[in-house]
Amino acid sequence: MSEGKKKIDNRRTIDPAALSVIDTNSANGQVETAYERYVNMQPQCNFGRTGVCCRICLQGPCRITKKSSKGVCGAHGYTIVARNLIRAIAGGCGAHADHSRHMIYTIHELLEGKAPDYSIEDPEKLHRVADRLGLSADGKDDKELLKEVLTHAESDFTKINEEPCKWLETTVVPERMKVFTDCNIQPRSVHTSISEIMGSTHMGVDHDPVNLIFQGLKTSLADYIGMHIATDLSDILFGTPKPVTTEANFGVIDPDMVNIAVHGHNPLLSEMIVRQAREMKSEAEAAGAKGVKCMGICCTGNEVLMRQGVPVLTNFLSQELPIMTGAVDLMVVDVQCIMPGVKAVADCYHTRVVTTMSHSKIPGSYHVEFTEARAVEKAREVVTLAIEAFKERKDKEVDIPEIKHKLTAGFSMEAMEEVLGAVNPEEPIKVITDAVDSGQLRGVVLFAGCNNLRVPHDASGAYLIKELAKNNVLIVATGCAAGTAAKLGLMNAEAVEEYAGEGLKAFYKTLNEANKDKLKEDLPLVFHMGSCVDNSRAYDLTTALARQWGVDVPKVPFVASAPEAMSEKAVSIGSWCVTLGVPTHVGVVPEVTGSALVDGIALQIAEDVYGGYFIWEEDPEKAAEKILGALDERTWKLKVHKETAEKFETELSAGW
Ligand code: SF4
Ligand code: MSK
Repeated sequence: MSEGKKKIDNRRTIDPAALSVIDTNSANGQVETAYERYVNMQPQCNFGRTGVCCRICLQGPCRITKKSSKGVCGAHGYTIVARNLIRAIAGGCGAHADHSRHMIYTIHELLEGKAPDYSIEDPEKLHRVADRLGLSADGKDDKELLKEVLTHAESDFTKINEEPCKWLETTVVPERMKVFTDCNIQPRSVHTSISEIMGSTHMGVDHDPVNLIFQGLKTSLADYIGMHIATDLSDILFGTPKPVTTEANFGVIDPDMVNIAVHGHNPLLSEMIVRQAREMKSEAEAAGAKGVKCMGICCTGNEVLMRQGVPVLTNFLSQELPIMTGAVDLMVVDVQCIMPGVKAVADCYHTRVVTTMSHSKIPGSYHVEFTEARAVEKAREVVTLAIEAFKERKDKEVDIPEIKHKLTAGFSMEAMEEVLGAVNPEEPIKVITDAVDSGQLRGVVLFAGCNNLRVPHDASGAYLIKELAKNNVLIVATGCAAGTAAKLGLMNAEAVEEYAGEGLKAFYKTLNEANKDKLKEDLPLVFHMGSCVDNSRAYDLTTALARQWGVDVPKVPFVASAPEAMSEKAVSIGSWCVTLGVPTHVGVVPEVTGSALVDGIALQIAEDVYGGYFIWEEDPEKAAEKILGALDERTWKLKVHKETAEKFETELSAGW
């Protein structure tokens, strides 16, 4: 920072490790990161922020103001806001589809014998998925069965008929499918839905905001399908996660190791890099290091954490900062949530940034093109680059904040059922429903989503986790929200002692005692269910709860919260949560407030139609009250409906 330049408040995080790096950097005044760029960006455009700026045709940009209440073409504010919103859903769905399609393609190559480094690591998962899809395994070997699963996955991606998509039909309760049919929002396929949005939002097509929003919700369901396929296929290829204990935050960087940060989303390459990093210890030792250490950022980090126990380096917002310790030798990235800013920061150090996907490049970075046919070779190339970078820095000074926390992750749906099954082997999910029915638990909350500098980094998520735990809420988490818990010491058993209310503590005591011969560590305060695509796992839990209670999802005391939603993927996930019947808190008000109509659909009308609804609340204290209120409303209704059904010996009311 040059002399005399105005001092800016760049301390927009509560993560002590991130703050330490920010403060050291401010003192030296060398490197610009997102924390400074956000402040420099103020004030941001209010037309964009409220969603009333249209750039869909070349007559724009058109902004809705008091003077000009319609676009040049006559588009109302509500049309512009709705179009912008659902294009974001299409963007999110497209990103997840990109990830999922890559898994499909790799399995296709594996079955053709053209991806020799991949194999079916989890045949049991393959059989579970096949069984769910209604496929018989009789007389088929695993590859034949996988081929049939793949045919269904490809169909859900591309078909244009109105048959229900398999990954929707077989993973949600039948009452949800009826709602989707009644409202005509059953997606034909993932690709078709994205294409329909781009077509219907083209200049001069759909101007009806309600119709547009329904199209958006249809595409959000397509997103759910793509995500669920990604989770299932990843488990088949790399194994279904089981509980695993490791550490999180910058203190995991070991200056004596060759340090590799894996960043992005797709496990196809990061899994290979982690495996090769272990194999290439002797090469690292020859360079003067103790070995090669991989650490994760964002969701590729979550993928290798869940399956391989790879330590968590940090989450989305602080992705540039580990480089500034001077001890990260290489950052390898695949797709999504990679700030281009990492390259400029890396240029100030010895760190090499390596891109790996043909459609996700950063100018000036190394590029090691990933191919399914030569995955191990490509992974070794990346590790070799890291070892070379280590040689350049090994005698240089580094500055690593000594902050890290133990965490236990790896809670796939299967792992959750195993933990609960130690208490009730026949009906594992009943362990949760009984605890809610008895008042021991107030419900279940999923923390999901990103970080966003519009609110202080990690602050809202950490507050809500502590506050809800105190109020006996069972907490699961995914994505960068899970990263918040991991980095700040909220994803271990000690946090249960420190923050859980009496009911939650008693619930944990029962689980821990039943699992004492099975688990190495007591259970953590927050159950890490995986990456962003693994929100599918969290929704499987919701479905399981609904099935156990014998109700549709809008009766289930389950709330989703994205305290720092940022990406288009988060918009899409939030939308399918609502469509699938879940109240969804968003801690950063999205760009819809420019239309009272669209805002009203999100906040109120959605509940009448789908049972789920949005809660916009940036203040974490108020958000905690609203989330608890949403849980209590559902628990109370469920109780009243059950008592009434018992009294009059009738079916449980289907309404919500
Ligand atoms: Fe303006 Fe209409 Fe074109 Fe949008 S589509 S930029 S509102 S003229
Ligand atoms: S990485 S989409 S910032 S969760 Fe999945 Fe994190 Fe959000 Fe990216």
